[in-house]
Amino acid sequence: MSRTPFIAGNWKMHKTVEEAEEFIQGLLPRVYAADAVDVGICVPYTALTPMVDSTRGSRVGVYAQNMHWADQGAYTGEVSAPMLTELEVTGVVLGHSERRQYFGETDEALQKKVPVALAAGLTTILCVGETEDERERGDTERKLRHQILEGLEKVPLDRLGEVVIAYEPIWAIGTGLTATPQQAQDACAFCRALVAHFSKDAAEKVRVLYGGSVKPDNAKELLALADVDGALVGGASLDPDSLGDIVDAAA
Ligand code: G2H
Repeated sequence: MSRTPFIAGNWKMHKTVEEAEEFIQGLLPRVYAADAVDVGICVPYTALTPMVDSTRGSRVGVYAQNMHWADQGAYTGEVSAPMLTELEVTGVVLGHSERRQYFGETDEALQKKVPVALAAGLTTILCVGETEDERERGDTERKLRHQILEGLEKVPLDRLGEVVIAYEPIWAIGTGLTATPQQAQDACAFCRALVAHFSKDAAEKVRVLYGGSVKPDNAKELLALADVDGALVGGASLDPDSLGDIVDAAA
């Protein structure tokens, strides 16, 4: 099955609205012709509406970086799926390792969030990945198995193929270290095989992204791997030309 490549830039806590506007004016001409690639920018909540307005009619989707599972309630500081869809946001990143590490995001919470996001019509990027210690101990597969089976357990089978999984080895995030092509391929293939545990058909449809120090100069090799359908790009996504180069590498 051919899966449309997907390049998503994860800005994390970067860019004011003014900086976001400047970025998008640089990116849009770069991705105009890349009609074989889905492009996303995962932006701070404050930049969602300006970016939705500025990307209207383009091939760039706008993603939030987190979401609560409840539609509303006494959850100070949180944002819900209906609040995101009201802004016409394309999707949401869930379970990024920085949410897990610094804000206590758990697989139990993600099990609630993923089906809620899908039901709201949000393209849902579920992030998974192992620490350096876990890789050295030989626990990579155990960790991925736990994160994916827990995270997807409550997703209806007929929606499972729409989920996007981002495999991001934590030791490669923002460190300049990148998984070798073999490590990336093995882990992404393993993620897909775990989806097959629920549905073989969905496993063929699910897009698996690689994330962790993806840059213009390593993108082509990573994106050519059989089970890598795209990239979740952090640092290199802050510059429109770098992100544009990575989109070109996927086309
Ligand atoms: C991993 C990645 C984007 P970076 O977090 O999600 O960041 O490309 O800076 O390693």
